[in-house]
Amino acid sequence: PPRRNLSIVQPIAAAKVLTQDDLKKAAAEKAVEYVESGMVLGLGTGSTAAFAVARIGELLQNGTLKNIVGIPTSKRTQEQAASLGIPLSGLDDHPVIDLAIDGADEVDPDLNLVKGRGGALLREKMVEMASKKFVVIVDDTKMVDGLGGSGLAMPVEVVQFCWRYNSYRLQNLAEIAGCEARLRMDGDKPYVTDNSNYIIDLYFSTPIKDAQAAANAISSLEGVVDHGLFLDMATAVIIAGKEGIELKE
Ligand code: ABF
Repeated sequence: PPRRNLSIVQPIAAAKVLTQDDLKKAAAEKAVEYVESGMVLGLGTGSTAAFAVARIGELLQNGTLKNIVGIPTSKRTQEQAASLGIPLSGLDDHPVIDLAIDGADEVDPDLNLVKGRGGALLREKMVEMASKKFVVIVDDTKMVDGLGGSGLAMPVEVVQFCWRYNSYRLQNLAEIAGCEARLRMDGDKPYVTDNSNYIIDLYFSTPIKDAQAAANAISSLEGVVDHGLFLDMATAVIIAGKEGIELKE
């Protein structure tokens, strides 16, 4: 069914000019309103998700929330949540998550996403696939007409073995013809994920025509662990812009 745009444009209280961080924080704090005591929560990664984790920590500390268990999507988030005293666990002990809250790099009109520029795509996808509800939090710069359309990276996590060969095969997939594949670097060394893999970033000059076909083709390559296309996964997206906060579901 077509997505409904609930278009609840709720103004953000502000006595000053809103920065991008103010917008990220506003989206994050709106999402945390969906959190209830006793929930198992998927904790996202990135600067927007970090505001949500901070708010959850604050509500636990002041006693508003109780009995929360957090399932972090990266080592970074694990460290942040632990420092705030949020009790943590993993999918092995909590295979069903009530609610996951995470950021995204691109959101299309059907609420399909590109994620993983922060490098945490595999754990994010595992946690968010296991979640009954997945609420995405973004500022309005993340909205695109078609995935890949921002001109920024769409990541693919690959095993280290023969990454060049896989980079070549990715670039030659008919479903994403014309993309450019680059190994993600961390200074002068390849970037290594929390799962000890590499990331090949794909760059598109025009949006991906058929994201589902692209996702299937990329996943079919041996040595590909996962990719940053999160299709049909988001339950709702909270978008913060200068006009206010909008909820799409
Ligand atoms: C995570 O953090 C990732 O999936 C995405 O790559 C990134 C977004 O980061 P930010 O909120 O800092 O823009 O959600």
